[in-house]
Amino acid sequence: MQVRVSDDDLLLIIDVQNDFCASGALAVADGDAVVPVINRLTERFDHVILTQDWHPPGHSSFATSHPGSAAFDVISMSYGQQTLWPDHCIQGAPGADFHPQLATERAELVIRKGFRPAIDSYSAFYENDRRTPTGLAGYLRERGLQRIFLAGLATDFCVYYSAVDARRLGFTTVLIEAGCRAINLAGSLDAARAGMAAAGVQRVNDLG
Ligand code: VGL
Ligand code: ZN
Repeated sequence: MQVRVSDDDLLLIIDVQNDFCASGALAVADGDAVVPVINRLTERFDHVILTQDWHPPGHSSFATSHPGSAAFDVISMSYGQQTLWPDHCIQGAPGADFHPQLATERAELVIRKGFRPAIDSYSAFYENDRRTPTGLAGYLRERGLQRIFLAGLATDFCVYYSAVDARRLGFTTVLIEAGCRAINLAGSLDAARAGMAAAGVQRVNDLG
């Protein structure tokens, strides 16, 4: 599909960080493959924003913070169900750096998320209570950016939550499949696809 990108469209690149890529702490299968795709996409947009998963040591989303629990268990937190993860994307650690080949130069903003110890944040827009804002929606509105193209890691967690929240906030939202890879935990990819379709997220394989 051929998509015409306009000068008020945004490319929102989710969490293309070492820990989600090959040999990272929470490696997404084939995660590195998104890098050349995203680098090519970046050249098509006047507006590029990156998100960076950015957890303090001992973050409450880490299984190691919950004795008796294991990575990928799901537990109840005050704000709802939370999947527990291996320690990853710790502030200032190499695993939290962007993939070394990711072209980050043209990004006008980096949104860090997941920095509050007691709550995780998958979405670029809201923390996992689904109501504490990151400020990104206000930024986009002030800048007059209305259509969001999404790529990055992982399709079924941070990309998914970002896409659904973007729709909830009234943005036109387009997922670029070739620029995403999934964790796929217990049917999470199918659930994410269904959730995005129900929310009115458009899907393209690539921009053509
Ligand atoms: C992510 C799990 C934990 C993601 C971040 O970027 O999809 N997944 N933290
Ligand atoms: Zn995380």
